[in-house]
Formats: sequence, C-alpha cells, structure tokens
Amino acid sequence: MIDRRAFLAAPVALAACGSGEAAVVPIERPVPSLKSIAPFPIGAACMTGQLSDRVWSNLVSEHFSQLTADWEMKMEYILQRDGSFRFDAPDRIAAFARDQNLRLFGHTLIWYAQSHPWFEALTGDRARFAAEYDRYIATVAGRWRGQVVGWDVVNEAVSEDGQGLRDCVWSQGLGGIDAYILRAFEQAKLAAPEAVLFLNDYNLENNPVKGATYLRLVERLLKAGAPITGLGTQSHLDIDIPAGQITVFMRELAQFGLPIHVSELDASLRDDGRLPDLRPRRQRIERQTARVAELAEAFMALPRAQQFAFTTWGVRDIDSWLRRGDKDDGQDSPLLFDAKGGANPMFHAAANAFAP
Ligand code: 9MR
Repeated sequence: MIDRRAFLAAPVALAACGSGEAAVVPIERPVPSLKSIAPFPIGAACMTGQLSDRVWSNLVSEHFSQLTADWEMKMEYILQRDGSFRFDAPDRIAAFARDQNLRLFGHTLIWYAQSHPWFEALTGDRARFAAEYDRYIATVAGRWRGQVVGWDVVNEAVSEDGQGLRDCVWSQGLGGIDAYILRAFEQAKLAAPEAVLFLNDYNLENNPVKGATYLRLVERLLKAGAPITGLGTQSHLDIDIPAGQITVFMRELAQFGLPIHVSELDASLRDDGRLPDLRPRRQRIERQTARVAELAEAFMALPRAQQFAFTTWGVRDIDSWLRRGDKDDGQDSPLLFDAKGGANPMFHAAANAFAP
C-alpha cells in the first residue's frame, strides 16, 4: 500500500543558482485532490470573470467544494445609488456553484469599509436608517436562501490595532457598535435561518491583541443574545509570526464550541515595505509553508462539528488581491496554485496536514 504522506512529501526541489539565491524548481507529479482528502469543505474566492477560464475551473472542480464571491456579493456591487439592487453577477456565481455542485458561501452583509451614499444620507434619521438596513439584509440574505450555507454577517468589526472596535457608518446610523452588530445578526437570522452566521475578522492569529479583542467581543455578543453561529478567521497570514501563535489562537477560538471558518487564507511572501527583505525567496517560502502547515494542522485538530470550511482567497497566485495594484511586483506567491495551475509548496503543506 502506498504511504500517502510519503507520496505528498518533497514536492519541490531547491536548486542552487549562481546568485546565491535558490530557485524553486517544481517536480511535476500528480497531486491529490484537496477536497477528496480533507474531511471538511475546501473553499475558494471567485469572480465572475474567472468562471469561463478553463485552468481556473478545472482546478476548482478538482480541489474545491465551496465558493465565496471575492466582491460581487458585497454592498459595493449590489446596492445602487438610488437604493435599488443589482444581482446579475452574484446570481451567475450562485448558478455556477449550483451547476458544479459547490457550496455557496455569502460574503459579506455589513462591513465597516463599505459605507454607501444611500446610507450616509440617512444617518440623521435613525428609524429610516434602521428600516433600510433591515431591507438590505433581508433582500440580500434572502435572495439565495437555502443555497448559501453561511454568511459573513459582520466583517472586520475590530479596529486595525486590535485595541478596540471600529466606529463606522453602521454604528453612527444605529446608535452604537454593539447595536449595529446585534441588529445585523438578528436580521440575517430572519432572512436566512438555515445559514451559519459568522462574525469574520482578520489578523486574529497575526496580532494576539486583536485576537483577544475579537474573542471578548464574541463572548459579549453571545451573552447579549446575538445569534452568532459561526466564527470566521480570515487568515491572511503574516509568514513571520512566531511558531505556535496560530495554534494558540485556534484553541481559544474553539472554546466557544461554534463552527470555525478559515475564510480567506493567503500568505504573502512580500515584505511590508518598511525594511528591505534581503532573505532569499527560498527562506521566505520555508516560513510560509511552516505557517500554513501550522494553520492546517490546527484546523485539522478541531472537532469535526467545528470544521465549517477551509477557504483560500483565490485559487492561483495570479487571482490574488495581493497581485493587483501598486504594490504588486509580479513575484508574490500567496496561494495554493501558480499561474499555470501547478501546486505551490503551500499546497503540499495543506495536503500533508489534511491527508488521512
Ligand atoms: O479581494 C477583494 C478585492 O478584490 C476587493 O476589491 C476588495 C474590496 O471589495 O475586497 C477584497 O477582499 C477582502 C475581503 O472582502 C475582506 N478581507 C480582506 C480581503 C482582501 O482585501
């Protein structure tokens, strides 16, 4: 009998080259289907532009069992200036998911970063603001009721430094931070009672202060009766955090007994731009794979009922938000697959952790 772990091991060779920098030379061999070896759903973020891309869709059908819209299910897409809704793109994603037998995950109903002129005009009128807030959640969460398995109801409530919570158009319009979060969960429960309802945030493993604030917020909201039924940790991993930090956070997160979603995993090789990163790429890939392995192992260690899904924020490196915009140097490799659809080292880190 073939030892699956041995089969998965040593997926890349590190070849020395003249500059002292080691080049990562992939060895072509068949890779296991991630969704087949993992005992929980494997998700990916997607955009309508990718649905007709054959390399992308082949990877999705081979390795993934759940889709999240990268941006086309957000208020920025759906809500128009006159308060009307447009659903063409998210409906296409929902239809693709249905046709391909993939679970559909909803992202996101209420996000501090997506203020909207329709709501900004109403901040002085609490009753109308609340009515429009409820209408938005009821319409959007109700649209794919029965198909969407879970919603990020509130996204990124904790402040950037992790010391407190974000004041935003939603807290201003509804008279407080807890008030906007509680109301969003109550409305989402009415609109999509079968969906798992998530409070989703980022840097929870990267920044222990932020992780602790998030955990306190969850505790307080649950005590206040918020129907939070899932906990989302985005896991845009910082590859330089100390070993063990991810494991500690996942254990704390698990203490609520709720389903956990690793909701947006990626792990940038890029430095933060403050200091030049002189380390060879090989060293950065080693850090990356070690942290991704830790996350995947910590997720595997959860009780089965708490393993909601393990989602990466895109499929190939070229699909990543980190490969768009001014900071892109064309070199980053933050996802499971390279531009041609080959498995990156972090694919093998996850596959090794998930292999039975
Ligand atoms: O990857 C997403 C990018 O394409 C969008 O332009 C952006 C704004 O909608 O959102 C990005 O996704 C973010 C996610 O919704 C919340 N967590 C951080 C993600 C990366 O910025």
